[in-house]
Amino acid sequence: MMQPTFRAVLLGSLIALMSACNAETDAGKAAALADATKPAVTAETAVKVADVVKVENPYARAVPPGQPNSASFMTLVNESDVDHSVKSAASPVAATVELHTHTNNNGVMEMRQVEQIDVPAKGRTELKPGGLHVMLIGLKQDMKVGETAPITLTFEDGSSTTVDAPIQEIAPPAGAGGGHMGGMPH
Ligand SMILES: [Cu+2]
Repeated sequence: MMQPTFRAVLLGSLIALMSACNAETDAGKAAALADATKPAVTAETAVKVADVVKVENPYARAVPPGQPNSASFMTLVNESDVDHSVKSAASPVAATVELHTHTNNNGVMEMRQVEQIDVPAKGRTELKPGGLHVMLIGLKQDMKVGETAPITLTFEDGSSTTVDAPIQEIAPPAGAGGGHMGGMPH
């Protein structure tokens, strides 16, 4: 039976041909593919959220060595005419990074995770002690005054911004009883 062998040879030649072809036009094909898969966009959605929501005055809380958690704060400024939101945050300094807020529950300050942090059109949202914050859970390194913690924010369109938050001494928010700094995040 010659057929299987013939097929194998033919297949081999085809693969060789295709490989050669690919090698020559990979760049062209990639460009064509990128064009084809690019979704139709309006002028408005073509703008990345990361380009229109600016991060001002980022900083992070210094904590004594051995403390498991810290937090980062900043002001988000939305320069566009459209509401936007931060959907997630990340940082190499912590195992887990979450978006949190504080709520006053019958006089007891509690913090909880939020799904997103909204920044209204032409508006500002302040992340600050006792309020919204980027929670750094399971610190992988000391948070020393004078150093910085890179914080990456990802917006609702998937675009992201990374800022270097200077690490500073920050007094615990009034009423928080210092509970924010230690223990479990919830
Ligand atoms: Cu928190």
